[in-house]
Amino acid sequence: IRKRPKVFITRKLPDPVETRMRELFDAHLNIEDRPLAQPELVAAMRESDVLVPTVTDRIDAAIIEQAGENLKLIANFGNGVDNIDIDAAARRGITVTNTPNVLSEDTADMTMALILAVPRRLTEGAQILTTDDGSWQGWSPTWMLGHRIWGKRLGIVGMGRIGTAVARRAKAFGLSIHYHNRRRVSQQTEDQLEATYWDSLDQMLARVDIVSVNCPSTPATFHLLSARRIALMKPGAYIVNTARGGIIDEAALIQALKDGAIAGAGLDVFEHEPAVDPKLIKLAESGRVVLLPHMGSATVEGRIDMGEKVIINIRAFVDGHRPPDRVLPGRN
Ligand code: 8YV
Repeated sequence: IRKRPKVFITRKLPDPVETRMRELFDAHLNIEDRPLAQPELVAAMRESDVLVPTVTDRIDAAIIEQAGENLKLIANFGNGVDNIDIDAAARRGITVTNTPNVLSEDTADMTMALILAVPRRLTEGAQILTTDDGSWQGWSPTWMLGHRIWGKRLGIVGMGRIGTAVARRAKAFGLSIHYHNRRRVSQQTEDQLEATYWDSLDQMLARVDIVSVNCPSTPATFHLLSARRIALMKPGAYIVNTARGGIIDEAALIQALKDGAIAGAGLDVFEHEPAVDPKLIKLAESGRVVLLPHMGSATVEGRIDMGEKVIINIRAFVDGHRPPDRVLPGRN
């Protein structure tokens, strides 16, 4: 690979990141900031040494087959790598990296915001004052009552970097921490969080008041929150998702919300992004559902950190080192 590699960046990145990339690399930027059409993506992959895609680019096996000889690195601008077929890339000798750690705290903050917003009817309350129908007659003891989150049980599905960051916050808010994960976290972490491990996701779902989805999207986690599992949740329970839409069976979730089988949901991600099911939007009008347009890691600081991570990974690779955030095959 060239010392000054040809790097194709598929989306507009923060100015300081783009400036640095131009200094270091032969950087090709998509200044229009719209998702590339598949043929444009193929053209980019034919011509460059390094591709920097985002969640809006689907780098599947078929497209990887068409990559040029020179493409040696896919440095994803993002933590989740469900948009990339890692195994297909490995078969072509292409290394894949991501941007972990730097967005965990921001994503956990947004998760916490949803955990607070849904039971406390935040969007509903905020709307009352901005829609001019005079519906606020002043304070009353029974006005806009939500549900207390203090003292409730939070069930975290996926206790990785983001899940742990959510647990730390939630503990400070007085929630008790329950989690399901492929592996138990260390005894020290469990002790610090006073966390209860559930080997059985089903059993945990039946016992917690708020479920937070924080696991990666892989074939193994597709519709992990299935109709059957959603039905195990308590009628007063809430579900929050800042991971990936496909981890929840969205149609089943909508049905459960409509039937009152669960109390509410806070969703930052959707199964068919950027399409959002109109039935969810309808439910959001009631305030029991809060919807955000994939904003979990959307901070000025976080995006710059993500850009720096991408740069570090590319430089390490160009210098012949193992990039710090290499994603190994077998991951998805
Ligand atoms: C980004 C994310 O919005 O990193 C992730 O997995 O979902 C977000 O940080 C996006 O993925 C950037 O590609």
